[in-house]
Order: sequence, then C-alpha cells, then structure tokens
Amino acid sequence: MSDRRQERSDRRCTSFHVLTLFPEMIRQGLGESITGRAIARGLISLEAVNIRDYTLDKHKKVDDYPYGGGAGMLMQAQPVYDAWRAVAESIDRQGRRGSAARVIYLTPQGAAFCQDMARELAGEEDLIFLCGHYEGIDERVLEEIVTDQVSIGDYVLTGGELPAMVMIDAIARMVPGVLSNARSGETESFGNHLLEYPQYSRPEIWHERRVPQILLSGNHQKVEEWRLEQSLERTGRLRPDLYEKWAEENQEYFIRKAKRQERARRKMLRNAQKEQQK
Ligand code: 9WO
Repeated sequence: MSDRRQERSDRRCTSFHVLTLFPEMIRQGLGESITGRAIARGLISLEAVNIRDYTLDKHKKVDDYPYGGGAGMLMQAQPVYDAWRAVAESIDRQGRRGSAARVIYLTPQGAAFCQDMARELAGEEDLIFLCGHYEGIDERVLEEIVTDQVSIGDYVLTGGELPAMVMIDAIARMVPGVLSNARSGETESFGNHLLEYPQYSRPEIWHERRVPQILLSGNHQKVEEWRLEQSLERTGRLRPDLYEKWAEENQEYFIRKAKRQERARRKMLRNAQKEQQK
C-alpha cells in the first residue's frame, strides 16, 4: 500500500450524534458543502436523533410545566435520557464504548467555545450533542448524562441546534482530510494566534482597485513576508490580545527582522559613500 493510502486507512472517522427535537435542521445545515462532502467520503459521520421518538407519553409530549411555577415549559428527563441510552447502545454495537462518549450540552452557561477546544474535540471518536429547547431541560437528566457544558457566545437563542452545528462545523474541519491538503485545519494561521491577511482573485483591477503589486511579482518569499506583515498589522490593530500572544511566542521573528533592517541600512550607507567618492 502506498504511503498515501496507508495514511487514509489509519484515519478513524469522527462520529457526531445529535439529540434534538429538530433533526432535519441538523441534517440540512451540515449536509451541504465541506461538511456534506466529509460525510459522503466517510471522514466524519452525522446522526441526528429525534428525542420525540423516545417519549413514553401517548400523545408524544416531551415537555411539561416547571415545578415552582414560572414562564414556559421544560423538556422532561425521560425522553432525553432514553434517546441518549439508544445512541450510547448503538455506539456499543459498533465496537466502541457509548456510555464513555462525551455529552456536550449547548447552553449560554457553558464554557466558551474556541479553536483549541475544537482541536481537542476533533481527537474524540464519538461526540454526543444535546440540544435543549423551550426554557431548558430538567436538571436531573443533565446531571446524569452531560460531561461538558459549552457556550458559543453570550446571547440566548431559541434552542441548542445552531450552536451544535457551529461546533460540529469547527470540529469537522480539524479532522485530517476534511480540508484540502493545501489548506489543512491544523496548520492554519489562527492556530498561531494571527488574523488572516487580505486575499485577492481575478480580475487584476476591479472598481478601479488594483491587486497589490507584490502579489503579481511571482516572488514567493516576498509574498509570504508581505502576508505575514499584513496579518501582524491587522492583528495588532483589531485584536491586540492575540497580537501579544503571537509576539511572545515569536520573539525571534522581531530579532531577525531588526537584523535584516540593520543590514539593509548599512548597505544603503555603503552605497551612498561609494557614490560620494566618485
Ligand atoms: C429561556 C427562558 C425563558 C424564560 C425564562 C427562562 C428561560 N431560559 C431560557 C433558556 O435558557 N432557554 C434555552 C434555549 C434552553 C437551552 C437551549 N436554548 C439555548 C441554547 N439558547 N441559547 C443557547 C446557546 C447555547 C450555546 N451558546 C449560546 C447560546
């Protein structure tokens, strides 16, 4: 087997399981584009399980009033627990330990989602996402099955489905092979704390705006230097917190740059002196 084939067969697929009252939302949202292709190629798998299918209520009810009174309805423990059990058992049947899989509850009270978390979660074989709706879920089932509470930002939505999709998208692109080799998730710029440099495609002039000349020069090293400088300028201006991190981890870059500038200055001086001697 060629090295490339060998690499492929070593890759294990990351399996996403989503417990939700709106499975179509999950399938539709992730079935397109890069995540859709990753599913079709077997690099990730996605299973959306309808919590309503597991209710024991004869009217298929999954919610009830909160004890103590107050606004709205809560999702009841029973259907959520039984949906989780069914997913865990199906993971068991595939030869893995379903009850050991992490269960992520999407809630504004959770820990803030970030790139490092996406990278870490991409190393898990199975991830179970629990999407709440209405005013939330009976606390007792959360205590029993949830391992991680995660927030994608400080706002309240109508349900956990969109945050689950955001997380799955960010995690999926960190799985080896999901992005093209040219632009792999593990080697990209945010990994080293910098914002993207500006990018341009054809035509060369659009609305009287020119593509920066350096990008047309064909000088690959100069292009890379320019892109790094652009990233640094943007990061310093828009995200000083990220800039500090990068500067700390890349002190040698500034030393090399200072040396380069010093060499250029001396060369200029030498050339100016030669001119005078003539
Ligand atoms: C709504 C509500 C209305 C009246 C009184 C109390 C209330 N609590 C809620 C509420 O928190 N609803 C949540 C809706 C229940 C769990 C799923 N929902 C949700 C998840 N909204 N926003 C998120 C979320 C998840 C991750 N990151 C950002 C937001």
